Amino acid sequence: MVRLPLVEPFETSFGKIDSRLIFLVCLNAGGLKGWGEVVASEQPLYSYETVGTAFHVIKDFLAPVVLDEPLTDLAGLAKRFSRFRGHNMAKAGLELAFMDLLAQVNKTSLAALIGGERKHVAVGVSLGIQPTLSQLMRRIDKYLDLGYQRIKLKIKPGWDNHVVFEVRRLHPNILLSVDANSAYTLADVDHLRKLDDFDLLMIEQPLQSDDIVDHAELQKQLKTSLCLDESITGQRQATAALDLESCRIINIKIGRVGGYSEALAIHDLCATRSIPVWCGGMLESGIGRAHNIALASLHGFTLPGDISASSRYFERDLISPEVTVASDGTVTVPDAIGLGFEVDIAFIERQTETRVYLSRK
Ligand code: OSB
Ligand code: MG
Repeated sequence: MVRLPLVEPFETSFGKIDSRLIFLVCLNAGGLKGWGEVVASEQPLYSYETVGTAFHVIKDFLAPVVLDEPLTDLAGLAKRFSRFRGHNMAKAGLELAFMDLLAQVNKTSLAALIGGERKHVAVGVSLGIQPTLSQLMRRIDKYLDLGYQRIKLKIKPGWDNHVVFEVRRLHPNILLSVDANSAYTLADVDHLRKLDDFDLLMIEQPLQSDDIVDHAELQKQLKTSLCLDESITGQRQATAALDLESCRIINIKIGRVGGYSEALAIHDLCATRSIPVWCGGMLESGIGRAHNIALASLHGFTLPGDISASSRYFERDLISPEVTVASDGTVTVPDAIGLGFEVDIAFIERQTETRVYLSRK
């Protein structure tokens, strides 16, 4: 568990945080180290998982089934985890580390291992709720100047339509989206319908985190595409949401869906149905973000991801080189073996709050 202060507080409809407790998983095998990250937060707000529940579930249930018998592929790992209900972020943390190991064993990059084709991925920035409109406008100018291809505004009741109105007035042509993190209900449909005036790329997760029925009703009443984040916890939920027409876009987060195997399955499903997907973020350290970059290299990721430069989150990241965004708003997909970034173990050691070693019985 590594504490990293954020360069600026991040506020959503859940509340404000000013640091991240980064939960790293390092899997050692055959003299190699595979790195993963559990993206859970300290409080159960975005999801019911927390760093504490993930720690418990990994230590007592998941790590034993990983360590007990040899493992050779991703499907084998996913199968061992499938009998445990939920706790997707805990499962994903181990899957990420396993895939980094597998890439190293196969002497290939993570992106190549999963069949990613893109050499560069398009990125956007997710801007938290700001104390004032003028502070928000300054942030937007800054990230547009840096080349980011899409601006996503966090919204909540009281910080929504008037904010989007002003942003659109000053930036008539940018790719713009909003993310409510479940802050509304169907009773707000008339209010949300006003967002149709602003030519948004999407409205992300306006309603309940576990809902796909009300979202289908809302989508019928809106011109703007809905995108689901929290509601899509696996391939089954993605299939149901598309069948019900609850959204027209899906945000894929490896942690939320329980790892690469589900993320790849949702990607393939959406590609078959011509549904655009993009890679979401959880304010990860560079280790989690390296995995996101690999995922976003798949052909179906046609919209800019929430994959920002290291400097947008932290004074100093856990990898080198840090993630950078080019002036055309893209991040280069590394082609080096494994993560494609060096893990800064000395810095991790210095920032570590807690550490536990688990080994075969
Ligand atoms: O809803 O997409 C979200 C961060 C933490 C939890 C949920 C979300 C987010 C973000 C930030 O929007 C994305 C990022 O830059 O990592
Ligand atoms: Mg979201």
